Amino acid sequence: MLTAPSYRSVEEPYLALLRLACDAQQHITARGNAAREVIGVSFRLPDPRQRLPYLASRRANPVFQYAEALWYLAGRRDLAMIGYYAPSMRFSSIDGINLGGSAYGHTLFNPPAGDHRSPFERVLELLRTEKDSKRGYLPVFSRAELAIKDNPDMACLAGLHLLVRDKRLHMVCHMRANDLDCGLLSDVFSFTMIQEYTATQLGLELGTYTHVIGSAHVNDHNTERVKKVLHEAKERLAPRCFPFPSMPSATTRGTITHVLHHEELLRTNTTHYSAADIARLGLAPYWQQPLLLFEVYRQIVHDKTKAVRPDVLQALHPGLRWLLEHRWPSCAAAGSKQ
Ligand code: 5HM
Repeated sequence: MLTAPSYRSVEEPYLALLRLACDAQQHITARGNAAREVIGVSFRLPDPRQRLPYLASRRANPVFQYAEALWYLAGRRDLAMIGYYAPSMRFSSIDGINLGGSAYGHTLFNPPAGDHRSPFERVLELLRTEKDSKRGYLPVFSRAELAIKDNPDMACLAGLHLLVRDKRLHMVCHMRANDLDCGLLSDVFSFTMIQEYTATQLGLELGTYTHVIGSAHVNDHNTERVKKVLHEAKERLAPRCFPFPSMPSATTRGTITHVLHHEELLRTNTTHYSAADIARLGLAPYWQQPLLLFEVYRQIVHDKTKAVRPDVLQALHPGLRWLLEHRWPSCAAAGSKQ
């Protein structure tokens, strides 16, 4: 097959790629990371909203996934925000203040030196004016990154290609490298959120999402977890399905700023919210969901709660609640039983 194979949700290619990498002959040791590698793979999601995996042994973190997607959409690169949700990202920062190449949103949504418009704005303008354009490419990897000695944070995302066909917005994502167990899931979550956000800005339907990887690998130190995930997938009767809702067409940059204003209040423990408080913030139900997740995380990090407040858990989308209960079984599951 010369086109990328299609899958119903990200969970299926995630599992298929883990199986492929576990059997791979190629063993690499780049920068001290021993891994099994497959060169040149791709897959397609005809419905990019099905961007979450429901595997108990994977324990995917929906709080981080929303935080990272919003951090990208806001064009940020600060550790203050993203390091709270993923402390290990602090090791990738040269100055302890900002991230480098992996701050993809900073590259996409801010004007580069010498320009007054961001690459994202320029591509939107192109797609609005040039029918069937093939030029809507957002480069992320920059040749300047090669010149940074011992660069701890070189972009893994080469670029995002946006194509409007028949009033639908398709995206092809090109990655130079992808850690199949750790990076792939959050990358697909965030890039499909960027795709859907772009579709809302252009007033288009969401098209397909295609993911292309140069070096697809599984690090040796993750082999045990990968085995558990593959065992679970083999033993269960059927995949779990929690269809993910559509992003409201009225979403704007202001919406992202509004969500992140409340995110910061929660992250800094300046406030705490009940589900009813979040419902009164003037945000669409769709955008209340990340704030419910951030409130849960605030209770876990700042209150050191043993049982997350049940009103907040009950207001969550059932798929997000399922993920929380498997990520933090003691406090999220205890809260939902109250
Ligand atoms: O040595 P190298 O720069 O390729 O190491 C980066 C590692 O992070 C690779 O395993 C890469 O696949 C993974 N990664 C990822 O999968 C990193 C980022 C951040 O740029 C990402 N996805 N978004």
